[in-house]
Amino acid sequence: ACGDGDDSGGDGGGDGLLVGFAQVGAESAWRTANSDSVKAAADADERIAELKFVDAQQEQEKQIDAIRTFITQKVDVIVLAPVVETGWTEVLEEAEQAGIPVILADRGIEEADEDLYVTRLGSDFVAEGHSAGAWAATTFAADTDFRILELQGTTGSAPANDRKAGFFDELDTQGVAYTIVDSQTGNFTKEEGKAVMETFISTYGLEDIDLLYAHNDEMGLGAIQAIEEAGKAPGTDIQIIIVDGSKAGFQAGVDGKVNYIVECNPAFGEQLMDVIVQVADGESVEKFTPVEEGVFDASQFEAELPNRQF
Ligand code: GYE
Repeated sequence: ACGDGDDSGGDGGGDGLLVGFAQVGAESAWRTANSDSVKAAADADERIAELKFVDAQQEQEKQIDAIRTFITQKVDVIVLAPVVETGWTEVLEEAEQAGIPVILADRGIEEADEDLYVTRLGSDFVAEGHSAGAWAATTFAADTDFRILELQGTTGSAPANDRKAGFFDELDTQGVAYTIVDSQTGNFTKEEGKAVMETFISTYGLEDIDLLYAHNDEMGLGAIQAIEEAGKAPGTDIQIIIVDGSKAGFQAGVDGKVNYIVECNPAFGEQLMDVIVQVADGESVEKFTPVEEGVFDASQFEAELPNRQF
């Protein structure tokens, strides 16, 4: 609530802030939980007058259009969860010229454009990749012919680039010898993850594959269907790592179909509202605020499942 009396300056008082949020889409349980968290936090927060929410259906063009509309609407703050890392210079310069600060939520953009946003609140995707790689390095330490399939997230997105980089950097650092049998994008969706896994299975079979590293739950769950339809046992005939940690992902873990889960936490709505208000008030904020998250192996799946929020 806005204090009475000499609450001078700042945007905490008056009518509250007008915020535009260009969200990625609705491609995963993670994303839906993230949208719900941000909307609920904005609704509950008296400092926020209105959140204009745009679902860009995983298309950068739609996000660029949304930002231009937000500029026309003279919002106080723009929040962008960029689908991909590149191609933002022009539209973010337009926001800058209009004097509207931009906050990145969740995904990041290329370093060259670092000056065009104030701060990013989200996960450390490189660290997530390292966590996945550390488990793989331990699990397959004795394997003299360690063979990997990778299902990458959306091509050019920060989590796909960083989860890949962190994972293989960890294996390389630990001196693990491995072969990447194939690595393709499944665009973070269950349908595409399943389709790509079907192609992997028909091209390579599963006999010589040790591990599937899926950059999110949905692609892993789609791949599990493809593996089962091919008459094989996910989690046993091929080990599987997923990232996010949705209820469905943990259930697959409890069912023995997933071997390792790296958590990615979408519930940063309240934290985001605080950052929005700080930025609108011109306070200095860190360039990056990481969201806290953990890792889970098979011994923890059952106990953790009831705690999952999405
Ligand atoms: O892991 C995936 C979603 O950007 C961290 O996007 C997010 C990722 C998340 O589609 O499920």
